[in-house]
Amino acid sequence: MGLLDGKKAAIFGVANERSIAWGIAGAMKKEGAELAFTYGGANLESRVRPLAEQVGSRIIMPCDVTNDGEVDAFFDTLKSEWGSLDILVHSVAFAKKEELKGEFLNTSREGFFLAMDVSAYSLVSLLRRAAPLMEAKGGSVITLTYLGSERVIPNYNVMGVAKAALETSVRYLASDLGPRNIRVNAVSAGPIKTLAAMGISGFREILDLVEKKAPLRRNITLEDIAGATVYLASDLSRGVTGEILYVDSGFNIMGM
Ligand code: NAD
Ligand code: 0WE
Repeated sequence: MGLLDGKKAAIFGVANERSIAWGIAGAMKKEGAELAFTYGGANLESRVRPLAEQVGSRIIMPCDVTNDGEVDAFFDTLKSEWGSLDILVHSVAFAKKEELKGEFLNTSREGFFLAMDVSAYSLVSLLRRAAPLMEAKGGSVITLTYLGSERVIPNYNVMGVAKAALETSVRYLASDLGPRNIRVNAVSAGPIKTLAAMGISGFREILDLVEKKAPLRRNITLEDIAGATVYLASDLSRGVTGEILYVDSGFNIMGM
């Protein structure tokens, strides 16, 4: 008996085998879920398709979250292939590289809008389309966030502002969709070495600090995040919505 037996999950944000979304997908598959995948650009198909096929997925589609046509096409396919949806995993974020260094003060209008569009508004846009597929049985939505939304993490800059918007969106969406028994939560993950962490100057120092200062004295793994996400997707968390669940070895509680 799996915790997600008979449930259908749409996964946004796999780029490669190190992606948080891929860790989550593996754990959901293990618990009995059926999976559909989207990828953020045509160049990612060759990476994502083999992974998706590895877990027996039949629905694998391009979906740049800033492209309403692609988003509509994906949900049209889900409606015709599955007819309903139980779980949506939103593991998507982007800011221009030049905005992730130096002073936040220098953020451009265009860079601010792009980070907000991809990393925060996309959750609203996806849920507006997912809700009609979820409301017959209820559903669970999980997004990924980071402590940089509430504390200043040097260089995280506009992404921190976008994650603050994302976390507040989680609360408003949870309020809107709760009456339809659709739950919306976020996992606030500690730093982990993925494609999105590559080339971030000082990332090693951030990992070292967690090892030194976090209560658990270690960095988190993909499996740590996946476990919490399976819980939020499953009926075990049926009374939980609008919540930010920290999977960060306890780092966020420390003051000194
Ligand atoms: P990743 O690079 O593997 O995943 C990011 C994904 O976003 C990629 O699959 C990319 O294709 C997708 N994406 C970017 N722009 C897109 C667009 N316009 N349309 C559709 N998809 C798009 O890195 P990750 O670390 O697995 O990141 C996943 C999530 O986890 C992000 O929201 C990130 O902010 C969050 N997070 C990461 C860490 C970390 O330290 N790695 C910590 C906390 C939270
Ligand atoms: O959310 C993230 C990373 C998101 C991200 C990463 C990139 C790198 C490549 C968004 N956009 C881009 N754009 C690119 O061109 N994290 C939580 C990981 C992360 O990123 C940081 C961090 C941490 C932690 C950036 C600066 C400081 C700390």
